Amino acid sequence: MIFGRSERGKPPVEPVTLKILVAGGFGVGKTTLVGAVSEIRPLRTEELLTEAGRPVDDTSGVEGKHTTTVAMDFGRITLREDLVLYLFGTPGQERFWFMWDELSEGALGAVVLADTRRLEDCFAAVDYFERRAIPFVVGVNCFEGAAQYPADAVRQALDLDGDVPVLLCDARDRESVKEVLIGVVQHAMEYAAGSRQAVGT
Ligand SMILES: Nc1nc2c(ncn2[C@@H]2O[C@H](COP(=O)(O)OP(=O)(O)O)[C@@H](O)[C@H]2O)c(=O)[nH]1
Ligand SMILES: [Mg+2]
Repeated sequence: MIFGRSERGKPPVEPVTLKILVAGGFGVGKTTLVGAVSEIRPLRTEELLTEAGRPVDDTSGVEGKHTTTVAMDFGRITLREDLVLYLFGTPGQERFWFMWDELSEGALGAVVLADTRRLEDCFAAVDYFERRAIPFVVGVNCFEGAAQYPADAVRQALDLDGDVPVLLCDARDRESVKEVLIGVVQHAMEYAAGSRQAVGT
């Protein structure tokens, strides 16, 4: 008996690729998060914080940070054999806002990373995604030494809609970051299903 190609083994799957943005304030752990999960060497463009940048880049509370991402972080993770995420870290500083519109083109959803010591630093990112109706989850990067707040306290402080997931995470930990990424994909799928219903298609 002769076996056909499909019977010998599963045909290779062409994976779905999705684009996810990673946003949040300066020094919140975006580069760390992308680096923790990426299967390819993350592409980053970091430059030494210069004296000139010091008054602009507030590093208080981010001790030991000497480089800053001027363009973006880029990484890739295969969540399942048929599902690949491309991660784009948005530049944290406000002087790079002009890049966000281009970066968010075609994005499925976003992770807004937050540090509870400087929660206000992610207000701008939350506003941005709310205004453009880009589904997002908030990932609270649990730095040691920072007070641990329940997810609901963070939700209230950020004045989030009830359906926005708030997930505690460690940006250095691959499994923890994967959970957050699965969270954003799920949330974006539900969000898309919800808006299809709303327009009656
Ligand atoms: N202790 C601790 N440090 C972290 C964590 N995430 C990031 N860092 C550190 O915080 C600093 C800023 O992180 P980075 O990823 O560069 O922030 P970005 O500006 O958002 O890209 C770096 O020195 C990281 O090593 C974390 O979860 N815990
Ligand atoms: Mg960075």
